[in-house]
Amino acid sequence: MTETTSYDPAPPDIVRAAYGELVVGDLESARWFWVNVLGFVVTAASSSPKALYLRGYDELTHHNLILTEGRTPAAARLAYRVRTPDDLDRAERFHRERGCRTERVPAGATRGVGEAVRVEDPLGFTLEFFRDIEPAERLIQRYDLRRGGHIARIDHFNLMVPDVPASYRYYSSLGFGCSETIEDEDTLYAAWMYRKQTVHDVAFTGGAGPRLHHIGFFAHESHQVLHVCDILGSLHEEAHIERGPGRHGVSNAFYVYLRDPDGHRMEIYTSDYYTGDPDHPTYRWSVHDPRRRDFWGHEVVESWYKEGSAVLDLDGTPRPVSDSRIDESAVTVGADGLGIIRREPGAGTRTVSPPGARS
Ligand code: XXG
Ligand code: FE2
Ligand code: CA
Repeated sequence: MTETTSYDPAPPDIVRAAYGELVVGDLESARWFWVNVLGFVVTAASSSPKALYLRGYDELTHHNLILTEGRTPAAARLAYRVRTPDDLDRAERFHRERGCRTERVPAGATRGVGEAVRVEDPLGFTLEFFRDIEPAERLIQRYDLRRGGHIARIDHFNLMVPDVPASYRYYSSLGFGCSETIEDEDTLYAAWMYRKQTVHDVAFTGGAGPRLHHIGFFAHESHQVLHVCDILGSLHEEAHIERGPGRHGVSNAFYVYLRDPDGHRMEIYTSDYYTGDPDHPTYRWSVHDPRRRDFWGHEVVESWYKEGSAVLDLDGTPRPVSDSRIDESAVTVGADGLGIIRREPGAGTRTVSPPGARS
């Protein structure tokens, strides 16, 4: 880990981003998109609540994504797996100390998942921390079963937040390292933070929030990203393609962003890099670098900066949204086409700082 500060009480030892639950308006339309087109594996289906429990081909756990039918499309919660049962107590103490509402739920409250702690976090998201989950068969070499985007596993959550520095500080206190940022002299526009040894488990996009920006899912090969776009084109369902395919500057991943029938955004993401060494540095992109969000300098569409999914509190009520303090899309923005194009000499340099350099 790159974080050296110690916190009291100690945070839970988080292993990785593990699953998200999305509320969808019509489960059959959602099934068409996530299962038929994208190729998620259905581990289980339930009728009350009306829900699908989905996973990627590599996953060893019951689900990475739950789709639940409900009245208002929203993100119900985001779940992190922790290392030991004691980490449930740590998650509870850590959040109570910060004045957050917490709730302990028994094993089985979520199908396949053991006892868990749920919290309304300081940023306004409902998080779940769990240790135990039913195992599932890893289908990595069942090439005969694969379809669509060949989704392998969950990779990350991307959160739309009005205050990126506050989000950075909260996740630092939870023991996350920082792999990359977008910034200028006085503003932090975005940050990518990790527990598992990849670029991220969570990232922040500045915008009205709390809202879910997207859930990122890993595929092994870039042609799988292209293939899903070809399928959507063939079906004349190309409107589901929002941004890309392309190569990210941040993370180096090959990507595409899709919108599901309810507007929830997902990313298919492949080929980022290893971050597990203890002195892994933070790469800092200038907000003026047109390559930061698309390495080839392609425009970022406005909807990508502005739209996101509502998030629910512990009672299932949508959270009120506060306006953003910053608007990256309005800064100079060579690549985005939303601001004034200014290609300054020297813009484009990515700087590298040692771990923990930003306070
Ligand atoms: O996963 C990601 C992203 O957060 O979705 C966006 C990696 C990189 C980027 S960016 O648009 O900044 O290249
Ligand atoms: Fe992403
Ligand atoms: Ca489009």
